Amino acid sequence: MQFVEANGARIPAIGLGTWELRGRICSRVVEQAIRLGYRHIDTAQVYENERDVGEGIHAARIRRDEMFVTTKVWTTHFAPHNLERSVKESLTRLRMTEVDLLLLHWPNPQVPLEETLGALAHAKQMGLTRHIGLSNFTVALIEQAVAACPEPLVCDQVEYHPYLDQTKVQGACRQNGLATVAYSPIAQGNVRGDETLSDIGKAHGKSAAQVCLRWLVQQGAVAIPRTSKVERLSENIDVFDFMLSETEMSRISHLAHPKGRLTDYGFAPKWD
Ligand code: 1BO
Repeated sequence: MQFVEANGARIPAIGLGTWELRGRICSRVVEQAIRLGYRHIDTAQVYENERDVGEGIHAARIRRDEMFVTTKVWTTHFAPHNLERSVKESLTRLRMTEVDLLLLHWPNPQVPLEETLGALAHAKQMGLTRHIGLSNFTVALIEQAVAACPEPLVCDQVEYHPYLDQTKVQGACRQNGLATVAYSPIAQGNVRGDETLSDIGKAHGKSAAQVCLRWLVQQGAVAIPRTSKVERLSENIDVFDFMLSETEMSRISHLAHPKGRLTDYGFAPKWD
């Protein structure tokens, strides 16, 4: 496993995303992923699966300090007293005393960012999390957050795959020492039929999805592909034994198009 270092954090470059996984399927996939070598699991309060994720980790009988577990605070819990309470509830559901990384899930302009960041930093100081970070923050919001946060931020987790250009966000992350963590890194499965990726994959004996994940980690990003299929778990983590050439990297980057974003909501910020 490769790691991405960011402002004191050491994040496994491939993790398991669990968005939309729930119940026994979720626990089973998490347990199986750990047995196959995953050491990074990503969840969130709003996914309503923290209990299932905790169950899967517990069932895998892995030492807690070998795992990197991320959860995210939902926007309705951004007022300082709510944030602390909600994180403690997350920890109870996860059966943990601390997470490795705690993120603000989406920007929420209704609560002053400074107040929420103060509470996030306080959660770290209280030992509820080892590291803190952001998700779905734009360049301007990253700059604002970095300037206002009393503790170092270690990442911005954003939708990122070959069809969505994230050069600007990635630039802001690099400049501030943050890792870019890619959710929906295989474009919710859409890359599987991609001709360019399949073509590149043939030269390396890899699938389109593996080429896509390799393209992300080779840029220094962290990727958290989600799957409910146990057989896909091994495929998604098997991306560390080949290198894409500069030409291949650039061919993949050219797949981006203005309509590439898959996850958007009325409450989303104005994207870069
Ligand atoms: C609303 C969930 C987006 C990805 O975490």
